[in-house]
Amino acid sequence: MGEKLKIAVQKSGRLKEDSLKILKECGISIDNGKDQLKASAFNFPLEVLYLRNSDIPQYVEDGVADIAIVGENVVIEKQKELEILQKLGFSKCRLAMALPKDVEYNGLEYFNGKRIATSYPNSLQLFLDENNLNCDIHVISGSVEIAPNIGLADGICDLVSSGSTLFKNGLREVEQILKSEACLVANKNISGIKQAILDRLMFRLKSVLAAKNNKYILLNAPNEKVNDIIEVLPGMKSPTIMPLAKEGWSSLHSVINENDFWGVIDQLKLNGAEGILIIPIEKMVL
Ligand code: PRT
Repeated sequence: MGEKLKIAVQKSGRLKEDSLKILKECGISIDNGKDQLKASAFNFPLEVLYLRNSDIPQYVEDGVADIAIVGENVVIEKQKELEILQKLGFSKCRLAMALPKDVEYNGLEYFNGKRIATSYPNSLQLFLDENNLNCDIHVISGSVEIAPNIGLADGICDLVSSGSTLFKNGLREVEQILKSEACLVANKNISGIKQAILDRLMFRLKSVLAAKNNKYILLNAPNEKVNDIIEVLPGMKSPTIMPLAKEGWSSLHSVINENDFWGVIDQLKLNGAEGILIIPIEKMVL
């Protein structure tokens, strides 16, 4: 049996489903039996280890797993020697400071001498040091949002995504410490056959992510407007132009980035584009 690259993914929790989905989009099928801690891909030299998100940085630093899909916030908190290879665009959240909603907050100085509850003491300490602040950090492993209500702390430092947990607990976000999303991390000493497998995986991953960030666009325009429209359409190289059956009209095909999307559409309409169609891209090989 040939050598395999070992990837750690979360055993159960917020990251698991999207982690397996993105591997599937890379064409990797995994025998994902229930309660399994280890599985192999059928069609790619990859072994999957199901681990706790919070344990993953240690396993990758030790080389038990070569690579992993893990929350960036955990990588920062655990302060391990890992390489972040690629942000993956899911499980987005932020680590933030929050206070009871009635507290008057006038800026960072407020935190000096206060008691802050968190499950992220290292990230919080870094933030306090950067801002020359001193706090009493109370480390608790879960239900951090309840700490101010039960008199355990003056404020909290915790992950926020929608903000509804803070709201339900009468808290309000006042400072953002860091932004996080799921990312692919690697041990710093991968080499040889494993590096070659990782290169193949990265190539697929970049194609999948590029496809998610781009859309295929088709539109019709009168021939005299085609040059103006080309100016607006960025495209991968330059747009494809084909004559329509209707005399004096052309069809243009191109690719546009999700971030520029609405701005480009407005410009296209102003320049005479009609019948605009936007189509998702399955894979984009760069
Ligand atoms: O047990 P294990 O170590 O595997 O996982 P975990 O305890 O870290 O579990 P899990 O599955 O809850 O979180 C995994 C990762 O998901 C985190 O490390 C983050 O990278 C990411 N993530 C994204 C989040 C959130 N969003 C999130 N909202 N992790 C936790 N939360 C919690 C937050 O702590 C708070 O209690 O959700 C609550 C706030 O959510 P909103 O939507 O009400 O703001």
